[in-house]
Parts: sequence; structure tokens; C-alpha cells
Amino acid sequence: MADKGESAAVEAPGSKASSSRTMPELGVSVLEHTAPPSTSHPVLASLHFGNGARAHPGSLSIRTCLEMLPGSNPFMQYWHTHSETVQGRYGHVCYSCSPHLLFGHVQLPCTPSADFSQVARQAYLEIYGCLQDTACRHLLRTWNYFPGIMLPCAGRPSRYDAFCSARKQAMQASGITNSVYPAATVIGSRRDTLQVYFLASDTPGTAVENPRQTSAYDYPVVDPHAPPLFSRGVLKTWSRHTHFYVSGTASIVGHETRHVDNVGAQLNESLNNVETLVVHANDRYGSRLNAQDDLLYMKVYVRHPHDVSQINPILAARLPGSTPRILLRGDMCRDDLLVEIEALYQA
Ligand code: 3EB
Repeated sequence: MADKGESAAVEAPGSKASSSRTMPELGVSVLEHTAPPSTSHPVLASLHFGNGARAHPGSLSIRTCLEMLPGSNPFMQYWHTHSETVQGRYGHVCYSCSPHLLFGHVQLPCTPSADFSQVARQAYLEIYGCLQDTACRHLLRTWNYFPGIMLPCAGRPSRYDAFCSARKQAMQASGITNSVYPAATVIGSRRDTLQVYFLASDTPGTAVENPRQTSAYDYPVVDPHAPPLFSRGVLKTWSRHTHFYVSGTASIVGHETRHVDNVGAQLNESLNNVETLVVHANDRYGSRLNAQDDLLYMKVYVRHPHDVSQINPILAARLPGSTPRILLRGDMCRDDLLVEIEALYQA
């Protein structure tokens, strides 16, 4: 495995002679929020968006702390597996796991006056502690939401910068050295909590970087103590599915923001970035993902709610009509970004 960054070219996912005995299964169903899960398989976790969504009893149930905007199909995501799941707690982390898979959730109070660096460090120390405790050591995907993302923070330019530093410190303190960085989303919320939820496994995924974008961990002129340690995408083969977890993706080409003050052009550039990433995953790692047909959902984070009138027609033009999408109000980690997207591909 590469020490950091994009994984070395490997045999095609799925071509390995791994028996299904050793290969766990993870599938995701996206359903209208009132419908019950259509599978008899154990539910690892369910995710809810918007206020009307209901919790699913008997598994980890997570409600995203961001406001849903018009143009969303309200939906729930059920992450299901083949083996029985158990629920547990590690510090403030609530998790659901099977022997090979873990979905976790941590929420810590985070007021405007909170020592944010300390809160973020605690969250990630507990996450890595939880992973070591359960032997699902490989973080595949994280979602991170907290208030005041661009607020100056204890000598650092922003809480985002402090978050990157705290994440790295916790990683080092936990002895994580040769890890594939997870795919990640980091978005500013309007709630007084740091919310992190995450997927981990006992086997690593494959990191995929975007040829159109500088790898975030190699961005120039960032504080060497606070690099954004995430992969553009993580590819993971389960026994029956291939998943491609696409990180929060914005209108950044190379390392520079494009289309300042033009939300429509930013969205189109972000969609171009995701499509390029899928093509690159296929070319380099042998996945056979269709950028349209295998898109399970797209999430769109919007800084200014009034921009949805420009965003929805572009989504209608570029995504299949049946693809669930959800628009959430959130702030990006650069002042000049107006929109950011993330995707989950399942084949
Ligand atoms: C970017 O491309 C936009 O710090 O984990 C997107 C996804 C962004 C994840 C992170 C940051 C992170 O740099 C910002």
C-alpha cells in the first residue's frame, strides 16, 4: 500500500480470488422517507435528511444536522450487510458494527465560544480509539459538519484550518501511519454541535485522486501542520457491490477556485470533477462504473438558499431524472465557494 496518497495501480476490484466467505457485503438502499427497508438483511445504519424523517429502530440512526432545501427528494439511506450487527459505544461515539464493518456517529457540543481545536481533536481521538477497539481500523468515508467553519480560531485563520490540524494530530497520536486517507466531506452548519459520522472496515479501500485537481493533501502554501488529509474518492469492493465514495467536490481545478461569484458555473465545474474522477477510477483501477447509471444519490451543499433556483435546472439537465438528490444548506471551507457536491456510486 502506498504510504500516502493515491493507491498504487492494483488488480481490478473484484478480480481478486477472495471468497465471499472473507469478503463482507455492504449495500445501500435509498428510499423515500416513509417507506420501510425493502431488504431482509441486517441494517448497519440509517441516515435521515430533513425534519420529517423517521428513525429506524434497532440500528444506528443518524439525522444530518443541516437544513434541507427545495429541490430535494426527501430520502433515507439504509446501509445493510449480511451478518448480524451489534450496537456499541466508545466515549461519545455510537456505532453499529459487524465483524468487518462499522458505521459510527459522534456529536460533541460546539458553541461559538468552544475551544474548537480541542473539540475536533477529541472527536477524532475517539473515532480512532473506536476503530482500534473494534478492529475495523480502516476509515473509508467521513462526513463532518460544524458551525463557524470560517471563524478565526485560536491563532488559526479558520475553524476549518483548526479542524485539519486536529484531524492530523489525532491521526498521528493514534499511530495511524500507512493509511489510505478516507473520502471526506467538511461543511459548515448552523447548529452548536460538531457532528461526524463515518464508515470503516477491517480492510482498506483504494484511494483515487483526480487528474484535474491537485491532491488536497498536496495543496501548496497550506500550513504543514494542517493539510486536508482526505482522498478525492475511495473505491471499495464488497462481495456483491462495488462502492465509490466521492468526497465533497467543489469548483477547484488544480488548487484554485474557478468561477468566483457564479454558482451555476461552479456547479457545472464540480460535476465535471466528479465525472473525471469516475472515469479515472475506471481507467486506473478497473472499476466499471457508469457515471450516470451507477450514481446512487447526489448531495449538493448550497451556501445561499436563494441559489437553488439556479442549481435545480442544472441538476435536472445533468443527472438522470430518477437519481435521488438532496440539497442541504451549508458553508464551504473557502469563502469563494458557493456550492459543493458529493456522490455515492454503487455497481
Ligand atoms: C476541496 O476540494 C474542498 O478537509 O476533508 C472537500 C472535501 C474539502 C473534504 C476535507 C475539504 C475536505 O479542497 C474542501
